Amino acid sequence: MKTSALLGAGTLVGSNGFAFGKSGIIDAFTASSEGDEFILPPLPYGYDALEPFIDTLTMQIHHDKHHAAYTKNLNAEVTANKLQGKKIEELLMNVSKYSLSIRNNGGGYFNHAFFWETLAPKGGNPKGTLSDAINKDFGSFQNFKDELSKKAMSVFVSGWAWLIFADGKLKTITTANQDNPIMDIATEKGFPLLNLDVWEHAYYLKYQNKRKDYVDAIWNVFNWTRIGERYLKATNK
Ligand code: MN3
Repeated sequence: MKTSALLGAGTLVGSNGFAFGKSGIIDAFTASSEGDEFILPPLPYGYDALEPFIDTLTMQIHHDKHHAAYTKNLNAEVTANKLQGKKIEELLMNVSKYSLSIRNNGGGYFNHAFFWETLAPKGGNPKGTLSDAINKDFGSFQNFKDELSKKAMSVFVSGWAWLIFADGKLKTITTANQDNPIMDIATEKGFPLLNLDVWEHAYYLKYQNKRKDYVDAIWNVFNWTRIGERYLKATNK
């Protein structure tokens, strides 16, 4: 079954019909530009900007080592398989056609670029239509917070919790390893709005085995402006 397609003037359409638009989801760094290499997007803020909730050393290692490694390994695999010139979303929406390395490293590349933009020093609260949708689909912001936190705690070993827009409403889901909801192999697909990295490398230096403390703390630094913009894109408003 054909689950995704490139339509119109380069508009990316996901597996349940939602359009990502020409620019993709992670606006600034979506294309394999720069000589057909995916580039490691710089953090949109300083390494220490999310203190005290996420510590400086964790951000340095997470971005400069982990995300850099996914980027390097993705580029090597893209070159080896002559896949240059495709957007990262395009690779992931058709990931069943490619190697496990594209799934793991392409997923890692996308998920982290998306994660840095999901966070911001002054997170604030959901606003406008997104706030209304959260209240409608979860009952209240607190219910949503409890549900997503519970999902984040339920991820076994390594993976992600997500807020997605699918089938006309908001949903929380989890994915294992570096999988994500735009992949054609995903059991729950949708337009990603927010992601939460629960790999130990995201929190171990500061929180050790206390994932719960990390999950509680990260609510202080979600970038609700950015997440709200993604919601408008997902709903084409
Ligand atoms: Mn990570």
